[in-house]
Amino acid sequence: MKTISTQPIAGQKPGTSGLRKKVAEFTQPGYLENFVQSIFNAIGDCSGRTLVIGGDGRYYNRQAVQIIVRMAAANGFSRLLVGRGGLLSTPAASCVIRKYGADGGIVLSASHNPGGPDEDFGVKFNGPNGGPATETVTDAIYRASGEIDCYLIEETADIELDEPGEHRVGGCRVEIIDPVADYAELMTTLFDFEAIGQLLANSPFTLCFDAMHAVTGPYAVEILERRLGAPEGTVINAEPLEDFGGGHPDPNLAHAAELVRRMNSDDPLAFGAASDGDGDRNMILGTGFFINPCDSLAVLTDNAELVPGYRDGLAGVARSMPTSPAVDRVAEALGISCYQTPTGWKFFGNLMDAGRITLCGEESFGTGSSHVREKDGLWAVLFWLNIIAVRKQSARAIVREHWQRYGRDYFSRHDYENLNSEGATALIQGLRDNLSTLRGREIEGHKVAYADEFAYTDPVDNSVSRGQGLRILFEDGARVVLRLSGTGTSGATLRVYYDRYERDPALLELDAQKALASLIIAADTLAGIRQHTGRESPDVIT
Ligand code: G16
Repeated sequence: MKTISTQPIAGQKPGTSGLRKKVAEFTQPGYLENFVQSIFNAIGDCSGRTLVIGGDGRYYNRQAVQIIVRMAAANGFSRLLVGRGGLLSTPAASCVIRKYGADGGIVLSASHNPGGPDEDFGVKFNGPNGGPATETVTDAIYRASGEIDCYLIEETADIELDEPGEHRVGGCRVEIIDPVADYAELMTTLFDFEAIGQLLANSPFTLCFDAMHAVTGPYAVEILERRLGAPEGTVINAEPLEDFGGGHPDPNLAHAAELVRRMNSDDPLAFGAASDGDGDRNMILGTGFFINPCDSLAVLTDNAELVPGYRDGLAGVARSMPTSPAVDRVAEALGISCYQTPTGWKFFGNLMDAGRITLCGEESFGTGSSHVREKDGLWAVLFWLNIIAVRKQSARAIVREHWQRYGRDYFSRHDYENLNSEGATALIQGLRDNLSTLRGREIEGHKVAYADEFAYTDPVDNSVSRGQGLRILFEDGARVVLRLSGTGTSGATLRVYYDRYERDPALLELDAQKALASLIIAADTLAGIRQHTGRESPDVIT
């Protein structure tokens, strides 16, 4: 075991979901080592503890796994559970941590960001509950990264990652585990595999799952094709590749182009879905029909009693603040609590651990439940398939009925990417300074009811998170939210979220951009978006 002297490296502050940087930055001498040692220093004595290690298979995943194994052994961990090939999807890592009572896990991923030598890499730490480290822990990691003076590492050869088996590294037992088995097993306890199997055996019901050459491929092949009997080839882009095949593993209408083509072809499929780099996001499509993640959460909540794992009812639900309030309406009808948290999955963990919520989700294509402590892409797909199998209706018909019953929350997010950081900060600061003057202003027919900066007090541990997005609420119930992303790796990304409620049965099927057009103009007038960004239109619209 060696003790290597080092110095703090600036900027190792975890963002919305771990530390994400360009590969070139992560592969600088000591960069990964410093951050990993800072995690170990922040969590205290590691002796005798168990750690789970895996990642989404992107470029540098395998080398990073080898380094982390040697460092974990040198820091005193007695048992490491490592996904075969260095792979573990984010939800599977959460599942393994919980199932084996591990003390935490390190997941290597930059999520939906592209991979490759010139692209992105990331490291996340999950706690013993299987969920992303809370802000208290990530703050401690960041502090440790500013005080670090050495790291510990075993001087050993690389272990064989591709075969199941056991190795000894220093005093530590390293087990190479099947990355899929425990997760697949968990899914069988939640969903009616027989009913879904019958649905998939019924030839008019055609399905495509786009794994985007990311980590979900092996999981989707095992569950959808092998266990549920969907035809071979149902899962496309199934092989995880270090550069995701040159694509962008972001499950949206722009990046899952082949899937979208199949859903809109002359002989369209009945159901389509895609997941992201590390398997925690999901996009759900019906025939020629995109299901907004906010609506998806509301529909799953409303239909949970049809699914075996949720038949006994839901403790409560939660959504991130920028997510539309579609799920709030269902929670009210069901008589259960609904919480609003800041953006970031880490805020749901306490609510789940305290038994306050069962389901939760975000507009950013994340949906999940208390079965693990991460959002879970394939789980959301199985949930939808289970509902369709029971209701014997198309995804589109189910959503349409939902809107007829509850009304529709039109929602859209506009992203302005790679902005000059000073300009983006100035936009947010300018609006922040003006918040108190906005009340009563009327623009494009929307009158401001109030405007504030969202702060969250965790009802379980009373911790307070401030600066979580600027909200402008209008008297007609419409809303605009602005915040800067915490997951980018270059420049700044401005996210502007729009939502507006519609109850008129004749106006439930409008194009979302058209339905939100006046709100989009109002936001520009109030925040000077075009003026500050120098952009006429957003880079990405979801
Ligand atoms: C992460 C977080 C999510 C968050 C999303 C976007 O997702 O886990 O909770 O909603 O980033 O965050 P931001 O708006 O700050 O970029 P993922 O899938 O990228 O890990």
